[in-house]
Amino acid sequence: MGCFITFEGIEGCGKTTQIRMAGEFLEAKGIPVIVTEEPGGTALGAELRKLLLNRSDFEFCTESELFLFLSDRAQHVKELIMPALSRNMWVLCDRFTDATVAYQCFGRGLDRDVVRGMVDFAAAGLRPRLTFLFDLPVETGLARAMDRGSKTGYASEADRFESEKVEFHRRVREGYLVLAGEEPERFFVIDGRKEIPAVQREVSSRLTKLIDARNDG
Ligand code: Z5A
Repeated sequence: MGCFITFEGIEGCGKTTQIRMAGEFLEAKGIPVIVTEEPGGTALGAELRKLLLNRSDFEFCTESELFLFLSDRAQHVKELIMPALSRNMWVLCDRFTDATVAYQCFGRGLDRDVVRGMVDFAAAGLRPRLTFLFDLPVETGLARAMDRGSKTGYASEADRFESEKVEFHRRVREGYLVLAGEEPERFFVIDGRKEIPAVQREVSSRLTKLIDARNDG
């Protein structure tokens, strides 16, 4: 069985930058690896991603938003993640179940006890072996996301999450920290304010420990 690792954090925390470099790091060590994301890791997911993120002319209630994220996940787990793990690959995933709890429960206010069972069902009980959480102040993350938009000229219009109020992102950040506090053995929290190479060194060093532990065990 391969190894499932997730990358989490608020908007602009640097997880997408780091997951790419982590994939390259593992590949250089000869480990077969897939880098994927939620929402969007499958063909169905790519359509759901457009629906979920792009501003559109219809409204989502919080419950329907939740089910779309869960639908994306169920397809992703069955179509891509589980088959890759059973081929002994390492799967690095940009957001997974913790994002649902952080955004839909802490951010939007859905009841964690109600959502927990649904999240487990959609993920077919799959849990990450390790979760990197890149933590930083909301203002820093949002400023980076906006800066990236202006540099690329790509995200000229904020997506549905980027346009949420700062308070929303603060609750999400707090939610992630609560989750990390509940499972310190799974979460590895990194100060996302550090420069990219410094964060990368911390990620690589934690991955090296995991590789060594698996080789020993
Ligand atoms: N969502 C949800 O509500 N429920 C769910 O169950 C799931 C998701 C799965 C899409 O996520 C949205 O879906 C997300 C939550 C919701 N919305 N929000 N917010 P996404 O992952 O596709 O989008 P995102 O959160 O906006 O992530 P991102 O845009 O990919 O940003 P990032 O991964 O956090 O950061 P980045 O792209 O690596 O870096 C952003 C910029 O900062 C870029 O210009 C980098 O060069 C720069 N950067 C990166 N690291 C650094 C450091 N260390 N210093 C300085 N600058 C840096």
